[in-house]
Amino acid sequence: MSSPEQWTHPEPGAGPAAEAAQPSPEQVIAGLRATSEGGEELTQLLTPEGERVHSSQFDPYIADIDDEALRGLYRDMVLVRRADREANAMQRQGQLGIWVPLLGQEAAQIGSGRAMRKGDMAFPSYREHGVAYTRGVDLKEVLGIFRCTDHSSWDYKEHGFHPYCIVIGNQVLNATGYAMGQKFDGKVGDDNGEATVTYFGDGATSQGDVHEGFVWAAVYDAPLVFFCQNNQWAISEPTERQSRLPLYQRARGYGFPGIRVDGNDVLACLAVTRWALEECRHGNGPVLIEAFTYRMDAHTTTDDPTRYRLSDELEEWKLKDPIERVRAYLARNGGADHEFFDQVQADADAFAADLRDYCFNMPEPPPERIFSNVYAENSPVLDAQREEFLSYLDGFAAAGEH
Ligand SMILES: Cc1ncc(C[n+]2csc(CCOP(=O)(O)OP(=O)(O)O)c2C)c(N)n1
Repeated sequence: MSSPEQWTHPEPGAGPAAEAAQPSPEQVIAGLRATSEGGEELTQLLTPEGERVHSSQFDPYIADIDDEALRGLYRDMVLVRRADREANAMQRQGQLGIWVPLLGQEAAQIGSGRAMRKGDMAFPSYREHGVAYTRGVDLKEVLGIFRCTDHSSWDYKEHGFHPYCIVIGNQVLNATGYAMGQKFDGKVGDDNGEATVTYFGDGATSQGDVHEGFVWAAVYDAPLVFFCQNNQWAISEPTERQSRLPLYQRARGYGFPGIRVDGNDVLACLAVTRWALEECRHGNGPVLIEAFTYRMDAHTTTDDPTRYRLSDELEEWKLKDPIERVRAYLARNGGADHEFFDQVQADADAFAADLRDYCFNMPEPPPERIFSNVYAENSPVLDAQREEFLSYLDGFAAAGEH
């Protein structure tokens, strides 16, 4: 971590008077720290203890969530967490090249993912395995990306879920263009309207592409929900070093609504995303949602978070676990019994075992597979590269080395 002095921002041309008005390093840190606390600004419908909080604005958006539906959301979260842990373990066993854990972000992803309808489109970054699952994408296909045998080969139109994007912020521009298209094509204007959700992290908000997306989406009233999962860390860079303001407040500068939701509260994420999508469907987009959450594992399996953050931070967030609060609520209110919880755990284990079996036996594609699914239409340049690559490989065969 840097020293307090590094965090001050001297004003240009500051004289002695201005110096006197400068906040102390402690004040600067206190101010910056405040931006990373949930506080009163946070929309929450289920507390970490599993108590329901009522909201006249957002309760109507989850009026259909009875015990059965809530059990469904619980099951979704348990399954994707179990799949995530299995994939992490498989990377450690050398079966995947890398893995990007979602641990801790299940509510943000399941809540927002389940808020979308058929006809809506999602543009993910690289951590949205939970959203992929809600869009009906087989997580086996997601594993293929990380085993380097495939590259987002699901039918994105059928699932309403675009390929993963590793280039930070790039998917926000793609999503903005897509949402502008929804507007130009007259697919916006009433309850049946279409909308788009794009996912990105707190770190991505420092990327120019995201700001450009904000500007274009705003001036064209694009039906786009900017869904920022503020998991507090951009690899080793904490959010408070990337913004003086809470991230959701940035929306105001672009002229559209911004809202901060408890990203560990699946009900709040569902309700707020449904609200934002409704705004977009009716032509009142875009909307920025900051889902305030925490990355409970490493950035990726190549990262060691113990080098830059303290374990007490993780311990604190364990108390706000997105799954435990739903379990507590269901158990306390008679919405589910032990049999249900045991069954979900068994289903999750079977789900993970299936992924593991598939991963170990994943078909190895021919080398030229890397050239497919790159462009929608044929590209002579890519065709030439593929031919060159194949004749290069043939050279090994001719030399008896392949
Ligand atoms: C354009 C670009 N710059 C840098 C990187 C390297 N990089 C990968 S992940 C990452 C941090 C992203 O943090 P955040 O946006 O908060 O998302 P998170 O990984 O926490 O979900 C960076 C800088 C990249 N992939 N793309």
